[in-house]
Amino acid sequence: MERLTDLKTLRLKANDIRMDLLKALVAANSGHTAGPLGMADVFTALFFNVANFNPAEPHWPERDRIVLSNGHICPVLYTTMAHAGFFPKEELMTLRKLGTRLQGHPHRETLPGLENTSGPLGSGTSQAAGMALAFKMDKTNQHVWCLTSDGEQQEGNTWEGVMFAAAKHLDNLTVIMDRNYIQIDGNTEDIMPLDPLADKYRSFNWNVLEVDGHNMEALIDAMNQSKHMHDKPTLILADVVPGKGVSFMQNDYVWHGKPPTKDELAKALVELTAERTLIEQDHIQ
Ligand SMILES: Cc1ncc(C[n+]2csc(CCOP(=O)(O)OP(=O)(O)O)c2C)c(N)n1
Ligand SMILES: [Mg+2]
Repeated sequence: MERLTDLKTLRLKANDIRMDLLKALVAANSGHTAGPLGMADVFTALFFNVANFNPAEPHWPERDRIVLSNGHICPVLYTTMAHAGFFPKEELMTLRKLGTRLQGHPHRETLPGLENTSGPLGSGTSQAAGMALAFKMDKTNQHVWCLTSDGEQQEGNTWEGVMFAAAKHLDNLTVIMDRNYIQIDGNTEDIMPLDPLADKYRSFNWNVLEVDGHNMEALIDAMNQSKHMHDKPTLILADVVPGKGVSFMQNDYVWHGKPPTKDELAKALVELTAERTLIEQDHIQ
């Protein structure tokens, strides 16, 4: 796939993805909004600039693997995949409908390019570590990218994967965490405090990079740095604003698991269109 290298083009792509995922959520009339909006910049950087794959040949054996662990944010995965050319954008309107390939939590069997089934939190880091170990055994240069959330750090299985990846020196594994400080019913630090997360991962022998999850250039730099790390897996701790781009959704956990109404969609699209103009005029870097 042709990579997008121009930062402005990438920012516009993330803006498009935000608009399209909101439309899909309204068509479904259910689903998760805050996480997908927050992670649109990360997904754009990863799919359009960094990762190695070919949507025309989704089963290409030498592709990188992109594992979504926090499956409930799949609207951003599906919308990014559609923009990348894995399937037609019109199909996004089938999100969560009966018989769709775009299940409310991802189901691997039917959608080419989707690497793993998810929804039950806490499995992705272990799944991704297994894939990374397989690549090491095969002596191939492929990279495994795992998207995880902060809420998933409260799941025991996450830490088994973290321990295993360090023990096996899986430097071909990068985990990118949606550190948005919200979970289903509140702030992570009120419900089950997670900080200091960077120190925790470092003490498990991981390389940790902390990055602004909305700075396209910094995201791409961190992802590329992690590809060249030796001996250790990398955690990219992405500081993310849940609901990013829509003023009345930002930083409010109530948007964890509900879609906008049609009126709310209209207001959100006005804001995102205004943001688009600012990006075009180089006012948003
Ligand atoms: C094992 C498991 N337990 C509980 C849930 C229900 N659940 C779905 S999302 C979620 C919140 C997780 O926090 P996070 O991933 O940080 O959510 P976000 O930032 O997207 O609001 C919970 C508890 C689940 N999907 N899987
Ligand atoms: Mg969260």
